[in-house]
Parts: sequence; structure tokens; C-alpha cells
Amino acid sequence: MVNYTKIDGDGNQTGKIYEMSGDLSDCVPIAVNGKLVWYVCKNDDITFYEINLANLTSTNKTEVARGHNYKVVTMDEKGYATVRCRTCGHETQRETADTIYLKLYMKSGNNFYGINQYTYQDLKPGDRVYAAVSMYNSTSSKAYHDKYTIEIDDKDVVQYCDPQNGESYFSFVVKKFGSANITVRSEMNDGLYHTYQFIVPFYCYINSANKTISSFQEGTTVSDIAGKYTGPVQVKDTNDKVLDNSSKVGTGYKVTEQETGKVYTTILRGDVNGDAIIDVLDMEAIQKSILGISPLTGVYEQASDIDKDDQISVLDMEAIQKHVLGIEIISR
Ligand SMILES: [Ca+2]
Ligand SMILES: [Ca+2]
Ligand SMILES: [Zn+2]
Repeated sequence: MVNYTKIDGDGNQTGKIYEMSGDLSDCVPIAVNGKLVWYVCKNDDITFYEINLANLTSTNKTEVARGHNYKVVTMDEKGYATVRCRTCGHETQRETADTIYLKLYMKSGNNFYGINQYTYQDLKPGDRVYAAVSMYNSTSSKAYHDKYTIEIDDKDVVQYCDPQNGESYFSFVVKKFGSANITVRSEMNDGLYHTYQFIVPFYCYINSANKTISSFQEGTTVSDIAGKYTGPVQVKDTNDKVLDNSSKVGTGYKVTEQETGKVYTTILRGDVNGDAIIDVLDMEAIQKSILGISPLTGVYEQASDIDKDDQISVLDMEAIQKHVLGIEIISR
């Protein structure tokens, strides 16, 4: 509660004592535009108070949440820091978070279970990984909810998604195999961050009975496939051209195990014309097959059944369209 009254030039009270709810601070009140104004800082909030000098019963109070935009200048080993406002330079000492941690979860039904790169080796394109950030002071165990940024060094592998359907978790969507570092960083303290190495292992299914290689993703290279064999392999495209290690593998390519001479044929679901790219040409190839103009057979027929319902239909064309638009990546 603040009490105030009018005094004359000699410091004598000349009127009644008024009161208003609020606080005083070190800030000396000043007269501006016929109003007496001061502010009080508490935590990150600033409250401005004003009294109308022409009518002392008329007061006003304005709260500005997070009035200061603090940045850690120095911090001791217990997380006690000197912080300085980026905007006004105001400095104060306070405990801050000294630990930040990105936690990842998979969802099974309605249950979330925590994962990390050591316990979970089966991430695949199309998977959604839920995430939460925890920040706390390791001495006091007090939790902090400061702002943070998220950096991903390879957005081809994993992409950030805002929380969906009112969920409190944000998420990452796996786009392709590979490795990406996800870093969460406190906005208040550049030096406070956690980097999570996000590994999506390369996967393909080698069927030694049918001599096919399938369940790999668009963008898979000759060296990715070769890495699954113990001995040397040679890979040829649909024109019988021998490919180098960095070439991409599509449907209908021949992988020859050089020691045994066994030949495997590749199936990239969605790549119906065998050019190693999933695009509108593949939709057209499916359409022509549905219309009976140019029926798909063998591995090309297998590559066209995106939804795995054992028939080639307009649904498979739609699945390719979603893949092309990035709405839903064709996975295994
Ligand atoms: Ca294609
Ligand atoms: Ca189908
Ligand atoms: Zn400030």
C-alpha cells in the first residue's frame, strides 16, 4: 500500500492522506504531463504507477511482464549470475538455470516413452519424435522456464514441428536416414545449451530368397547399399550402366555380389519408372497402368503399391503426391 499527500513549499501537509495499492522503489517519482510517475521492478516484471496531480484520487497502474530482457554476464559454479538487460542495461544478481536438457519421446497409443540414441535404434523416415526442454538449477533443483532456441544442423534429416492438436509437446519429424545435431540453447545464456545427436540408421531389407533389396528411402546411394554387404558389390542402373558410390539408387537396379555372382534387384517404393526420384512422372506411370495403357509388372509393380494393399490404385498416386508435397514421406 502506498500513502501520499500534498505538501507545501515548507514541507507541511496541506491535504488529506490518500492511499493506493502498490509499491515504492529506489526509482524517484517524477512529474510528467501532470502525473506523478514511478516504477517498481520485481523479478522480470515492471509495474508503472501514476497519480494524477490535478486529481489525487485518480491513480493508475500498468504492469509490463518481463520488462527486462536479461542476458547472463557472469555465472558462478552454482548458477548464481550477474544478468544485464539487453534493452536498458539494468543489472542484477540472481540464481539462473545452469542446466538445459532436450528430452525425446516416442508415442505408443497414448503413452509417451523416453528415448535416446543409445536405447532407440529404429528411427525411420516418417517417424514423429516428441520433445520437451527442461531447464533447472542443479544446486537448488528449481525449474526455470526461460526462452530457448532450437537449432538443427541438417534439416534434410529432421525437421521441427510446433505442438499439434493442443499438445504440450513440440516434435521433430524424421525425413531421411543420416545424422543431425539438435541444439537447444537458452536465450538468456548463450553458453547454456544441450546438443543431441539424432541418428536415423540406414535401413534396407535384403531378401535373399527373392533376390530383392527393398524398404530403403529415396536418396539412398550405392555406398549406402554396399555398406550392407560384407564383400564388394557392383550396382547397375536400368540402362545397365555401372554406378559410382555417390549415385542414387532407384527401382529396377541390379546389385551384383562380386564374390558369389548373386544378383539382387532393387525396389524403391514410389519410384515406378526407375529414375531414382519419386515425382509426378511416377504418378503418371501408375495412371497409365490403371488405365491399362502400360501395365506395370515385376519390381515396378511392387514399387507402385505405396500403401501396401496389394493393388495399384489412385490411392498409390495420392501417396506419391503427399510425398512430393512433403506432407507424408513414403517410409518403409
Ligand atoms: Ca521416378
Ligand atoms: Ca496400393
Ligand atoms: Zn531493461
